[in-house]
Amino acid sequence: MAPPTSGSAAPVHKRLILANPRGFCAGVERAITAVEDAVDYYGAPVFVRRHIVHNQAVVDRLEVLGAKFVAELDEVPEGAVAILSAHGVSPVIHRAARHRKLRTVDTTCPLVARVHAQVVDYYRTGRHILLIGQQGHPQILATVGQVPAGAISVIGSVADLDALPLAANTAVALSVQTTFSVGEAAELVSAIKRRFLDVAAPSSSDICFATTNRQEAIGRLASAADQVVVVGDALSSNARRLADASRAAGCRIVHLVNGPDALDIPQIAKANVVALTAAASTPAEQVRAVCDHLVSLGFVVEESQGREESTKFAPVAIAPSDDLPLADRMETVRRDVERCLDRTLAAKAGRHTRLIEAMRYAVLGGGKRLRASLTVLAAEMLEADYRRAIWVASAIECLHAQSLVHDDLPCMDDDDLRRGRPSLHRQFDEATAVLAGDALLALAFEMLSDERAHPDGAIRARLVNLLARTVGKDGLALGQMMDLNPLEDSSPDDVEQCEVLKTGVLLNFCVEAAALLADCSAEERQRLIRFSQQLGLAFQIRDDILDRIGNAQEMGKRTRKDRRSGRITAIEALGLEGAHERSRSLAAACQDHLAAFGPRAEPLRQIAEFAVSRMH
Ligand code: GRG
Repeated sequence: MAPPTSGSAAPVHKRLILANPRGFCAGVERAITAVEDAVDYYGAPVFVRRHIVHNQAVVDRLEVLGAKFVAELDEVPEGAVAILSAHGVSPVIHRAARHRKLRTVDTTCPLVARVHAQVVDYYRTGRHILLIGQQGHPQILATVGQVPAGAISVIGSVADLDALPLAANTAVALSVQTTFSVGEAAELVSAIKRRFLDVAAPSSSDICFATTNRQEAIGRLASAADQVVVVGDALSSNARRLADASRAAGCRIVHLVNGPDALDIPQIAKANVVALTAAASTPAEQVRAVCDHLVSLGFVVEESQGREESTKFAPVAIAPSDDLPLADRMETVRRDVERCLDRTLAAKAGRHTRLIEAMRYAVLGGGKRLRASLTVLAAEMLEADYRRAIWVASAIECLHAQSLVHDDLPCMDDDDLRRGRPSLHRQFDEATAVLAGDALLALAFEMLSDERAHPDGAIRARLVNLLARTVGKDGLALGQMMDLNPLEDSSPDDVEQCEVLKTGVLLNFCVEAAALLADCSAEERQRLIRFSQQLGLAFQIRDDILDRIGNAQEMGKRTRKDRRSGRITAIEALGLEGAHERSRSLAAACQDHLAAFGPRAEPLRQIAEFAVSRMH
């Protein structure tokens, strides 16, 4: 391309046109800040698995600050801080971190995490996933690891697609590496759509805004430039894609350099117009150093017009999330469970709405959500998938709501008030309360057998089986039977057995479900079961205590009713002081069972504390 002139034939200057946007994207900045913050919070060293982003200068700078980069987690000392890279990791790595009792800081880019969730959803619908991306790239390995082996085929080229042994009528779904080439992805998507009859694809491209904007910006400049300089690491996929985009736009001489020393000076000196861009993982200083060098060769810098980027991501949580007060964590679970139940039990239009209205009345908008919180916090501690935990926790809340509805019926405890409102049979009628309870019970099982609980059918079957045993003839129903028909000579052990069956077994189910979702070790599962056994009893004894000493308004239900109904509770068996003492010793035992989990069990410790100190 001819350089600009000023009326004569002689060139005025050599031009260095800078593409916009270029350099760091929001996800990269977030990940780098997370490492800096982790060093600040925990002190050096913090360990980073693999390159936090694919740029050696970034890695070198963070090393100086106190980060140690390792290839695998077995190089990290037990209990240390391990930071997982922005490219994302497969759940296997989270499991390995858990086994080494590491404090993990996960910097996975939120847009990569979105692709992870998407492939899991596609897998659940039974489609084979075609993941367009660079074979062997960490983002691809992490995405493939989200679903069972064989569920994804990685397509890096038309040759990969041609080699796929799949029939044209196979139901497939498309996902794309967020840093892949926009142009190549479009070609592969077309080829896939030509080959397969049933192709599901996300409504908008998986390729992230930063990759798209940078490729588009350099593509525009490259067609009119003599040469292009891409500042970035050879390891960086998005840097290489910027070089590809420049070539695709028609520029034949493209330099991918990680600093001024790598510039091919004799070659670049021949150019009159150079367009320059930088990968999303390239720091501004590296770009500046390259520009300064080109300026010293006689180039004059021009900024080009480009798209503004305003996306900002919430920072990575560095402080252990167990530093958050329990109330905040329970509030998050409450909100997510409420949303899940509201959708699952969507209000219906039509003539027969009474049943669904009654079910919604029973399960929405009230309660402490202790069982849901226990399930989700245990699942989080074990690093199970959060959305599955919310789904299972919502199923448990359906079952719990059913037991409260039936418990309040005149033939059982005969209560008019529940969660500060008329109990269901008072608000509707007894027959509706029986049916709404039955339907909620059925819904709990339906939800556990749904793929949203877990993609593995064997795990779902175990969840269903376990809940059936929890509520049936040796569980809740028996506990209620014992409560309604106490033996004349009930011993404190009989009373405790009844309390365990009436309340404890469901709390047991919560932690068992979390253990199943996380596929944790038998040892961890046993510890959690022992914890929940003590917790269930402590919780029910506190319920008995609150019936005696609590305030009906705060509790949202009638108090002092156990004595009137002739029920034999922990208070009758142990006396009020004895019951206090027993619940305190059970809470202490809870803490003992959690000790081996270390700091990550803090939320469960707080739940145990809450169970015996609550006033509602
Ligand atoms: C499940 C087949 C089947 C039968 C149910 C009616 C019945 C049999 C069992 C009753 C179980 C029951 C209501 C036990 C009491 C447990 C208890 C302490 C409930 C109060 O729990 P909270 O305080 O309630 O967590 P919120 O309203 O906060 O959710």
